[in-house]
Amino acid sequence: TELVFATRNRHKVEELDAMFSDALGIRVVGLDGFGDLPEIVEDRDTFEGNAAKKAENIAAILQRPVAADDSGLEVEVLKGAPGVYSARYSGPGATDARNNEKLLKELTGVPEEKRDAAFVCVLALAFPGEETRIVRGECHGRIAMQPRGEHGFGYDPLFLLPKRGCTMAELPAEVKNRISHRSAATKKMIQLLKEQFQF
Ligand code: ITT
Repeated sequence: TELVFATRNRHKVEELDAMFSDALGIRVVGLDGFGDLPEIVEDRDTFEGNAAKKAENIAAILQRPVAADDSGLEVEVLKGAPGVYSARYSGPGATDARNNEKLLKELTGVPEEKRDAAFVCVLALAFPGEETRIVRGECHGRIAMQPRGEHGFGYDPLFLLPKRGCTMAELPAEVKNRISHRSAATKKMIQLLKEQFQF
């Protein structure tokens, strides 16, 4: 079986595919390979809203079940920013590197003990003509004073896991996929697929 995710982020596809393959033998594919599809504007003010919108729009076009991942970073002292704007935090032409720079700049002078943060991942599963299922996973940590590690993507080099004493980017993929926000959400989605769809 193959599950389509309405994403063009290859890092998400890689992580989701590893987790769904392991647990259910389901292959995850992104939207590359589906040709020209309209850009879905992420204009909702919650992860749930954006995830449902991406999944529902693409499910309606492809006329098949489609999932979506809307995720981001919430920093307590920044009142939850960058939140749903995580991908575009540094403005037009945003890249992971520029977003990380912008985050460090916003936290200048804030000591490590006041840098509490959470990664959030919301997964939505949409069927044409059915109610959309939504699950949320979180991973709590802190924003580091400087980036460390080469694995993962996005804000991983700045996301400290205080219990482990390393950043998310210092963990190999197998470990990130056991402890991440995306892992927590995926476990809930797998539970749901087993209960409601007999996978
Ligand atoms: P799609 O909308 O096509 O899925 P996107 O990259 O635009 O791709 P989002 O709108 O959900 O995805 O933005 C999520 C951003 O949050 C992403 O670009 C990263 O900067 C950050 N992020 C999400 N998951 C992350 C993770 O596991 N590690 C590090 N950063 C992450």
